[in-house]
Amino acid sequence: MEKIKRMGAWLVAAVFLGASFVGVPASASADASCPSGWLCIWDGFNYNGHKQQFYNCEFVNIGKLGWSDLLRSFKNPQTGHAVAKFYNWNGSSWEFLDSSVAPEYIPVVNFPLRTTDAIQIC
Ligand SMILES: [Ca+2]
Repeated sequence: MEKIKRMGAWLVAAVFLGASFVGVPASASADASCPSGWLCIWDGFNYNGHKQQFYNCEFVNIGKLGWSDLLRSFKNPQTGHAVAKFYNWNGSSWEFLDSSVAPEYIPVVNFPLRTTDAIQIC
């Protein structure tokens, strides 16, 4: 199951890169979709810009993906009212910012959630 999920993420990345290579503007090729069961984040408001999506219930340091302080919108169509938790790295420890109970769709992320550096997916 986990392997299938990871392949899905690669496919999304491949599609996105493919669009870039043919010169389609990011705004036109933005993928606002988010499959049921996943948590999807964007670095632009209204589900625009770059996208990452996560499925496994784990703590993800999105800073290591180059996503420190870049969260601007997200979709949480996870099943079973799963709770995603957002954290900021304050220099010495992880501080809890806020949580999202599925299903929830936030087109404009406000402070302090914009300082997110890690997400407990569920
Ligand atoms: Ca931060």
